[in-house]
Amino acid sequence: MVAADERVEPRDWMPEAYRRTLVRQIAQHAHSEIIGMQPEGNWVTRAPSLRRKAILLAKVQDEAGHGLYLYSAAETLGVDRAELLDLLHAGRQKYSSIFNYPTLTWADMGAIGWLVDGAAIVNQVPITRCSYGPYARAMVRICKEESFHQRQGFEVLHHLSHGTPEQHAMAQDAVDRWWWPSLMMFGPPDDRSPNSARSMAWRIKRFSNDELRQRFVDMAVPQAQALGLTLPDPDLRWDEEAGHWRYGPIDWDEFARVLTGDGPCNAQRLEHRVRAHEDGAWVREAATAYAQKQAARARAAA
Ligand code: BYC
Repeated sequence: MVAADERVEPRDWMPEAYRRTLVRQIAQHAHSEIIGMQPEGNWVTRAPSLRRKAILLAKVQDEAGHGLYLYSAAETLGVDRAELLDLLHAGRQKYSSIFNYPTLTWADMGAIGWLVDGAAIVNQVPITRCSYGPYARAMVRICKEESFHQRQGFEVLHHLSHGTPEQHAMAQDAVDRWWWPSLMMFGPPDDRSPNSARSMAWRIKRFSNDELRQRFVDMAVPQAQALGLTLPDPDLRWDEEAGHWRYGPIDWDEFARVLTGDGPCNAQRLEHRVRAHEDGAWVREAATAYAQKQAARARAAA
């Protein structure tokens, strides 16, 4: 079925390891979306204008929606959203390394939109062709929204880059800080990526981590030029023969530290998430009570 490029649907038979890999990846993806609301949510009260505030609010709400589609896709594999959230809160499931970095200035909203959402699109467009139907379909809408997010980030940075010297410096500083963590979003290099080969054979992943990372660099370099900003890599050079921008070494020790919980904001992100979940308990209880009441009414009317 997979070899014939047909979709696997929830009721189809599937190997247990295929199911487990999907739950792992989709849950990690869903967690990234909702944890990803924090670094940007941090700037909603300080956006420089009402228009910027409205756009940022809408973007952060989109991320919540992406989380919901993805938890729903995971639930088609026989797991429960509450169970996945418990695993996140206990530190037993991951979310993307990128959200463990702080957002220090308004320009970070531009850099996140341009680079982080840009990297997410490059990674996620191939997932619209993933072998598991519910995940692939969730990704179609997510990618459309992400491309809007990326353009708004580019526009924020373009505005700052062409503003006062202070604004230009702020935009450059944000790009300097977000560039390398964005490259790490694609995961470890292919020779150190334990899951890639199998996920590619199962057509969950269509391209390797390094292939997608290279695609992202090739896309970002001309965009940086259009922005009038530089990328913080002295080794960046055009390889005429290969037709690619070559980049310098990535600090994989830093990546490993962030993954094991020792990034700049890991503890803060998780604490905030757990607190928000506890504070929201009454909303879940009220929604459940309402749903039960509606169901009882419908039964009585039938
Ligand atoms: N961060 O064998 P590998 C977004 C883990 S943002 C943390 O290559 P795989 C958004 C990996 O899970 C991004 N962990 O794994 C944008 C594995 O550990 P486990 C969310 C990472 O799964 C803006 C181990 O390292 N997107 O959406 O074949 C605003 C070995 O790696 C990372 C997705 O999740 C990382 N960067 O490939 C808001 C896309 N990289 O699980 C939101 C879907 C690797 O064995 N996911 N690890 O304990 C994927 O495409 C793949 O899961 C990855 C990793 C390419 C990320």
